[in-house]
Amino acid sequence: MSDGAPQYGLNQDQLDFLEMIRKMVQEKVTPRAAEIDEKAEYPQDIRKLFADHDLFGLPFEERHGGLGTGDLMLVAAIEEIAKGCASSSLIVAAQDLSSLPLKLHGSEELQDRILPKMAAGEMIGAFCLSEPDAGSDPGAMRTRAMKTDGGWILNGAKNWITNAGVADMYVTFAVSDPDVKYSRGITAFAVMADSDGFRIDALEHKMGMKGSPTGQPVYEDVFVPDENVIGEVGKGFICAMQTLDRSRLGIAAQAVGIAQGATDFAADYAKERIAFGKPINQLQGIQFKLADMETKTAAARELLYRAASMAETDDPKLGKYSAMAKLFASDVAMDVTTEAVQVLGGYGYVKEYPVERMMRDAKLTQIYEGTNEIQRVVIARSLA
Ligand code: COS
Repeated sequence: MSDGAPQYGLNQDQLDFLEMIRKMVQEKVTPRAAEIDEKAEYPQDIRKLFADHDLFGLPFEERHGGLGTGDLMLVAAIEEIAKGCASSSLIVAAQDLSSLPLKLHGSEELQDRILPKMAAGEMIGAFCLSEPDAGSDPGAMRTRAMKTDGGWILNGAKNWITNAGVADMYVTFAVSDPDVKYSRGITAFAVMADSDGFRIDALEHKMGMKGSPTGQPVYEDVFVPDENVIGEVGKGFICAMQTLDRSRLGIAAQAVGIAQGATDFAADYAKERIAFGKPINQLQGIQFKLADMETKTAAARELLYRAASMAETDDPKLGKYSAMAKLFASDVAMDVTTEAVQVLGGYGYVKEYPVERMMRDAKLTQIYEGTNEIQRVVIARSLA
């Protein structure tokens, strides 16, 4: 378990659970990571493993069938999984992201109908905000929702959607009132994968995070009943922003995990690798790299745990802190994994060792759930 967790008020049961996750990742997830990356397949076996060990319950309250263990425990768990396999950690993080709109704004009936299935890992969710021409600027989305008897008809396409093709429920944001100014006319809907007119177009071929499918949901006259509207009509944009304020913690956790995984691997390698007649961890050039990697990762973790603690108390500065944690941790992950490749030299650049995969996976944490440039916009606005 990471150095930080015990100091942040996790109780003994939670620490024991984290220790169980650490061992499970070491024994069953890490050994699968290279193959998951190579085949670029969603790991159904890991999904089942997580369901069997209650990991899907982490983002949910007890009243919805979850563990009710809170945000700090959730990020610490995502971090532990990401140390061994970032794609697998996204199984839990994406379940959090896609359930947040329902948890924050869904009706009681909708929550009771959907959340317990998500908490059990029986139903997988996806969060559909971005579009081909609306990524950083989701207010410019074109997907349309038209009112009809008993519900809404959706038409349009989303892009860059995690869990495309494996999800059973797609939280979809669409313009429900084009006459209202910009983001103000957007509504959130829970769209079931088996709805007529709904399909997933081709999946992306990505640089990293290959075990997590990314694709383009398409909506052609998809009927969504009124009871699947999430929150108030016209308040979908705010729902999306509030979701991201929380879900970005999951990406920061993933980044901290990737960075720690790369640091640990490079440190172990440097103990064994001999150059100039001694292990390379006795060479100052390598020592300084490892020291910086460990320090930056620890600093990123502190900011992440601080932000996660703020999520537990609904602190009004959460959005700023989750943006700072995501920005800082993902930049650290990119930096640290690049250095890990350098410590391993030629071995770092080949697939026999995991650090090149970690470097490719780290890159996505600087981009998704808001590019780091968007995080800077969010942080700067909080200062204005
Ligand atoms: N919490 C609650 N409400 C928020 C909010 C937040 N964090 N951020 C914005 N809002 C509200 C505003 O208060 C405003 O409400 P009113 O209509 O009542 O005035 C409304 O949302 C529109 O806000 P704003 O004008 O600031 O929106 P912008 O279009 O300028 O967007 C950013 C602001 C850049 C922050 C937003 O577009 C963003 O986060 N973009 C990145 C999206 C992203 O992360 N995409 C990744 C895809 S998900 S994997």
